Amino acid sequence: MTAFVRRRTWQGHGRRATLEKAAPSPIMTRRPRTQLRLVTTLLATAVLSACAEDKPLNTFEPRGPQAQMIDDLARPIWYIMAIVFVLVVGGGIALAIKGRVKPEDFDYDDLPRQVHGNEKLEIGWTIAPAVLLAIVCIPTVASIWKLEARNDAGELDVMVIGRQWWWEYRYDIDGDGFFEDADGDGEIWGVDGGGVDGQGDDGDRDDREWPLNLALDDDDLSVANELVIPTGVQVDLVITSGDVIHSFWIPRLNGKRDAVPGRLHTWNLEADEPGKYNGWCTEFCGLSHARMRMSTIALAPSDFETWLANQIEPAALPEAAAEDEEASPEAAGRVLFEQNCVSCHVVRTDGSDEIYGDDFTPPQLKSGAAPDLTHFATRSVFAGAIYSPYITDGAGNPVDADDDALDVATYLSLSENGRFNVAQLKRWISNAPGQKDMAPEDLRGMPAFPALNDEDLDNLVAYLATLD
Ligand code: HEC
Ligand SMILES: [Cu+2]
Repeated sequence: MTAFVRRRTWQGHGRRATLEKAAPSPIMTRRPRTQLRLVTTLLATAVLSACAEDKPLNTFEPRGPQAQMIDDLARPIWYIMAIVFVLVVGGGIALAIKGRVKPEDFDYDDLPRQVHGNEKLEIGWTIAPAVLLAIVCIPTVASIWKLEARNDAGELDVMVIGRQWWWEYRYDIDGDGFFEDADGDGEIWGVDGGGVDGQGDDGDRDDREWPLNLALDDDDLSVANELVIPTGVQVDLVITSGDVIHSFWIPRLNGKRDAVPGRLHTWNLEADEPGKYNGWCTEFCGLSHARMRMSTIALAPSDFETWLANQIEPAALPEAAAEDEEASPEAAGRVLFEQNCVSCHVVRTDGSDEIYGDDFTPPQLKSGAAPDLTHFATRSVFAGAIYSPYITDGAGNPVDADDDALDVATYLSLSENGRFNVAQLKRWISNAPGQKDMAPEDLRGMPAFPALNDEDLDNLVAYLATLD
């Protein structure tokens, strides 16, 4: 080790000596300072960002049993790592300093004692890390198994589908699994006993068709961008994607899991306390990857039941105007919506007992879907959770899609008492790609509607505000 360090110093000096003979170029003289500045900036950023308060994406602030388990595992390993780091790097630096010689004093015949081939040392430093890894391995593997456990009670199953660039959440409200009996043989490929959990395979794999949209159960409740869960219950997730690979991560509730097209990954979440828990797509998925976030709202179980009961209801549509009267803004908005928007968006009506209505064909988008807007006005976020449909909540507090300071006690009454974010919604409807990078010409994302005038936009927003 020492000898190695010495020789490097010596060779390094040799190179430097020849370089110094050449005329120093301005770039070379400037470089060390630029590098120093870069390193200082990076260090300062890292150090200062650690001082930020209320970090919504902080994995070190677990708020549920799964996240707690990960934290309990990560911290001791982190300390072991820190000790090993200090020993190895500190030892290396100490030896380098101790064995330092000036180039002119360098003497090949005066090398320190060589330890190459020292059996005892070599066995020692092979076994020590192996033992250390074995120690770390046991709780790690045990935790991985525990994190994979499904909720036997079957309380609540949610399918998470990544779309460019928003998240769809499907609640298996009738408990018959996430898939329709696509091939009509009377068997459904469900999650329970259907192989997703790797425990038995008595389901029907043919129903798991690709593209997935074909076989997804229309009787399930579909909501966009905001995952609402009850507290104190493990929510089982099945994660997949409609287009490219995304990754689902709510740092304060659990680790991350990839959303891969054509594959079903199981995962779960549980929140101890009511609150808002943010997340962020963590696998690069194209243009608006950075604007594909997640908002999880944990509600007390009774509030969750109220929420769910309302979400299952079809939308109460504004009455169409009679022939001789002028249409209300909401009714006019509804007409505009049906003319411009229903090729992609669903607003469920009670025209059919099927959730998607009689003849809804999935939009011609790469992701095969656009957000279901049936209860749009009950949500606190839209457009990949980067904007909020509300400026203030019922208590007059500002609602900000980015932070998780939302007072969930006011969540259920947002549509009643909140102030609707009319200006932001008008901007979104008239030119969505101007609000969030999207490529509608490539069938990814929502197109702009330059033909809609200001009154049309007002009417459309008035209509959206009725969808509570
Ligand atoms: C070509 C398909 C398409 C059409 C037509 C379309 N949209 Fe969209 N819309 C989308 C997609 C895709 C998203 C999700 C964009 C994202 O967040 O990445 C979206 C998002 C939205 C959202 C936000 C929903 C949420 O929860 O994130 C609203 C509101 C909306 N659209 C309203 C409209 C209105 C009003 C019209 C008609 C004037 C319309 N859309 C027409 C595809 C479409
Ligand atoms: Cu993504």
